[in-house]
Amino acid sequence: MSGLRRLFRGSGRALAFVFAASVAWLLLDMAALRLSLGEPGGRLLTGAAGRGQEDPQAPGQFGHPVAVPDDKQEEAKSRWKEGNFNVYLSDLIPVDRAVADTRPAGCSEQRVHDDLPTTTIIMCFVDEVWSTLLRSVHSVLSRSPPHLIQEVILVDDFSTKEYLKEKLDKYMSRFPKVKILHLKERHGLIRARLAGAQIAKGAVLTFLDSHVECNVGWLEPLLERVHLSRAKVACPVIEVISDKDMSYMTVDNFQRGIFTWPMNFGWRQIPQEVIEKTKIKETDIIRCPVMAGGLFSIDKKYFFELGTYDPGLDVWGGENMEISFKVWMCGGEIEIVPCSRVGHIFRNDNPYSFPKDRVRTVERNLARVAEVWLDEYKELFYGHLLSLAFGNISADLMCHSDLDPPVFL
Ligand SMILES: [Mn+2]
Repeated sequence: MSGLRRLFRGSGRALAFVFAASVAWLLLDMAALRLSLGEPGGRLLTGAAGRGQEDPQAPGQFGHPVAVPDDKQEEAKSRWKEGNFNVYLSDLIPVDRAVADTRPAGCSEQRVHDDLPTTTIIMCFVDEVWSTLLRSVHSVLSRSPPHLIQEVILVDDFSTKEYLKEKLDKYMSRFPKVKILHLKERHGLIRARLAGAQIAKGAVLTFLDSHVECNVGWLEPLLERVHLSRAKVACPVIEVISDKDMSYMTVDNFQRGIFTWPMNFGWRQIPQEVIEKTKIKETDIIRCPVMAGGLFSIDKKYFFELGTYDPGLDVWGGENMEISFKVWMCGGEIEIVPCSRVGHIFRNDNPYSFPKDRVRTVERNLARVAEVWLDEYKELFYGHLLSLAFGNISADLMCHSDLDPPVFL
């Protein structure tokens, strides 16, 4: 850790500076984006609303909500725990269902370069629900231009479910670009991602969760950002697939990824007066202090130059803070790209099991991040951690924390 620290010395001040300057940069960037889109040539981002429309009456088609029939309530209830969402309904709706094109107006007219880099999609999972994993993969394959997908690497992090072994291999064998890496022992999300990155052949790594549905034209705008600058880390807008009725729902615009002490990730809308004053459009790129962590594209060489994730981070938690700080302090940028949208099943309880105590693992990871990256600001982290430590640090408390966010503007 001390090596890393020496390498990026003086990072605390840089952090404060970077956050304070982010809005000014956003304006510059908006101007640059308009210029680049005004150029002739390039590929238009139009596209059908999705495949899988053979049966418009199929449950959940077009992302519509589905109701559990009365006589299946018990079954649906008992299967909930298989994924902490409505697994019964997930199995009912087509694995290649269409979803509504939720992109803001103007996205489909945007142009991207013809020579975008290829990407390797990396999807890690432990005991993911069969139909949900398949829907994630189908959405990638059917809504991405084939020439941009180098491969899709599914990293099976030592799942216990039998269907994720030979049955999955057999199913995916019809898609030559899909490769499955069955890890021989539990790596945890962070090290499982690294295992995928190690064998990736694409120029860009695109990390996705295994319970997502990529929307129309989701990939090109992400790769366009990385193509413009290899130090741009591009995140899609994360939309919501309901854990209860599996409907695909859009989210409010102008959301930024932020954190509150002690480094809890959250979303905050850009203040209305800033939106009005700076005339930000719905399609404009949004710079973020931190990313949510699950879904993003990053230049592969840049990712390795950054030293990937701190391999000392365990299982899951804090890795989004670590990569975000590292990116900003090493000349990069974290962006949300509004024309790229991916639905994600948000669950109340993360079923990604922790080999050890979950709270301790996350706290330890965050402390590691604070020690490496926060300099004098780490006292803020420890101060808030101590005050929380007396209570129950449940996910619920962390999500509804009333702590004020650091001021970036
Ligand atoms: Mn997830």
